[in-house]
Amino acid sequence: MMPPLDEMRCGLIALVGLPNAGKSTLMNALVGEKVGIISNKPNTTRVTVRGVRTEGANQMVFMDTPGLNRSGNAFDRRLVQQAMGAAADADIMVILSELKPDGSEGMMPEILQLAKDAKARGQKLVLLLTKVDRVKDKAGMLPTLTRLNELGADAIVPVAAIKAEPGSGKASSKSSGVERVVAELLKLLPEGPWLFPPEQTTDMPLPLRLAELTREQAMRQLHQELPYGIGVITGQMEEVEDEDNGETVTVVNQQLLVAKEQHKPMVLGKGGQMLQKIGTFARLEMQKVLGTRVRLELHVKVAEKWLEREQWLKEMGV
Ligand SMILES: Nc1nc2c(ncn2[C@@H]2O[C@H](COP(=O)(O)OP(=O)(O)O)[C@@H](O)[C@H]2O)c(=O)[nH]1
Ligand SMILES: [Mg+2]
Repeated sequence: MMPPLDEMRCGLIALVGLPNAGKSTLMNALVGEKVGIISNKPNTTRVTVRGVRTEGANQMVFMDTPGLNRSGNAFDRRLVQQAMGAAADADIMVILSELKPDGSEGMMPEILQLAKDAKARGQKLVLLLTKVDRVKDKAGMLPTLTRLNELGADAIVPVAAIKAEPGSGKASSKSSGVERVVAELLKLLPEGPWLFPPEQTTDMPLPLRLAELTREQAMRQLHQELPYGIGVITGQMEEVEDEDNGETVTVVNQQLLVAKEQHKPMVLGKGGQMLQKIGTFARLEMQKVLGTRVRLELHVKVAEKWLEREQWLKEMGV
């Protein structure tokens, strides 16, 4: 049901912060489904993903940005540029900073500057202290809250957005503060027409979204040094009928790119077991997105220096 145009409110909300601060996890919790991918490795998010939550006359368009890191190569510079661009466009800047178990946090000077810039530009500013579930003694957060208060943010909210997922190796699931974040954002939302139909949850094209689900599992299952050089491209997709029971099955073809020949056996694993594991978890996530059963045909391809090739990057939405 669409509200009258003059009652609509709609805002672009940028989620920014260091890699691993919990931006993608929070966005998925806010949107209610997986639109951004998550792992415990920094730089999992490569593209600015938009997630949409529509509620009553209000539409919140979240921009989950790559983390602001400082390494120097062309690829990383593009990510930081993307993040800064998204942040500057937003009506509301949300800065996330991860709480340490003692209740302190370590916002870098660059991020503090971002907060000041937001105020100077007239953007609304919300500070979120993430991973509050890890803080045993909540009184430990008081000095942090007092210090951050000086930034003049419109709201400061401690939040836990964690959720157990396939392949994450995490058993429990708990979240707190997410609805309070929504309530604070609703107060700050400007008037304006919606940008997306109310049922839409992301603007990511489907092939890219499915590619990201596979990359997510590769990031989770593979060794530390490898995942950065991995890319996934979705090729053909086709709906077929299962011969046995007539059920619809979506056949998804994907290529998993590795940057070096010697990475191939690592991705395949012993007897192809690693690739199979990545594929199985990715397939389960794809089924949630597509609402059909999925058969995933995943091939590993060596594509040297793909990280430096504009064409490949474009196909991956970077
Ligand atoms: N304990 C805890 N861990 C979290 C929470 N939110 C995210 N994480 C974990 O922190 C890591 C990075 O999360 P992610 O959302 O990918 O961070 P991003 O790089 O800022 O997008 C993942 O391992 C998450 O499971 C939280 O609220 N509590
Ligand atoms: Mg992320």
